[in-house]
Amino acid sequence: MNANQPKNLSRRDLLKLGAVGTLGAVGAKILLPGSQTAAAPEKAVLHAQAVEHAAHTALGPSSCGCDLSTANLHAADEMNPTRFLTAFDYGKVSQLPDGRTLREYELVGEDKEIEVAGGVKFAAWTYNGFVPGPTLRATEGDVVRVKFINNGAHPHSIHFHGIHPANMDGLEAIPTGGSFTYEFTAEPFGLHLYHCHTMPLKRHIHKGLYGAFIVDPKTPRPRATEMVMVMNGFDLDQDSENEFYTVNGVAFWFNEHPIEIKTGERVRVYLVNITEFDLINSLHLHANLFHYYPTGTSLTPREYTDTIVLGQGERGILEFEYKTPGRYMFHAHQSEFAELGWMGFFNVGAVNL
Ligand SMILES: [Cu+2]
Repeated sequence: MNANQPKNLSRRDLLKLGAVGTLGAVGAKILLPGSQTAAAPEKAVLHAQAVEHAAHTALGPSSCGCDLSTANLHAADEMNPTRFLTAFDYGKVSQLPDGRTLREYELVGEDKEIEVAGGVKFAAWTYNGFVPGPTLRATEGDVVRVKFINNGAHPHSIHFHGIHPANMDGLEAIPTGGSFTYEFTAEPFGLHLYHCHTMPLKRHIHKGLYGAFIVDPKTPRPRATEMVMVMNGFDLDQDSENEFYTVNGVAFWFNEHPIEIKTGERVRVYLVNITEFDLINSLHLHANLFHYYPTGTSLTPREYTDTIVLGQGERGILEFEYKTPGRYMFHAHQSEFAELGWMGFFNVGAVNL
């Protein structure tokens, strides 16, 4: 391959050449050969940044200057996957005359450049300025009213998963400057999602127009530390291959900002896969197993496992707790995705008795 000097080295070519670091390469110095850089400068630069992130995480200080124990140093208008974990939007709540709860939300379509890895920018199409969009949350039986205002340069819509009438299904594109209010009853309880449904669909979704939609059962699930993880990818050079994979929008974020939990603490992860271009994505939890509730529509887990594989649009709820303090990895069990950003850690602290 080197002898032929291909004009466009694909992501997989680079991986084969060892240009991208591996899970075990933490702290190792990995260099891109000059010839590869010359052959595909943009991709090479992107991958060098991915390598740099993989190499400095877990041991060294964060390249973005963050305190490793907290994500609070990032400004409120910057992408912050840690903040996203627990940022639930319950809407503006009021009571309808028939006694039902009304929840009103506002989503604004907005073109915005976001940082998807250290120093790597992506011209995103967003709901409310972030990728993923806000996690909307309601209780089964509530009336959900979502006003969509399209301030983006392209027509967009919001298609919700769940049960609703055909005219609320989001297939009709809302033009630039237009708005539309979607209204339906939140059902069934479970973990759903929403995304733009304008053609070409793969481009509209991949640009960042998606988010999680949680419908809680009327009798709440048992108490737990809850967090949302949306698995996605970013195709930076529009060749229909992702260069970075993330949970909640920034590659390698949870390497640099491990999620702090305690021994014996019940953790509930709402996991959504909206990755475009790849057939599947996955999550593997280290040194533990989790109870898995596909789509969250049953209160009885389907299985007890340590790895779950999801197609695009699939989602499910994971529940687990750690017995022993320590640092535990979680990542896509497609090693390639992990090497390109989809990996992180739980920092499990001891509970003082
Ligand atoms: Cu769209």
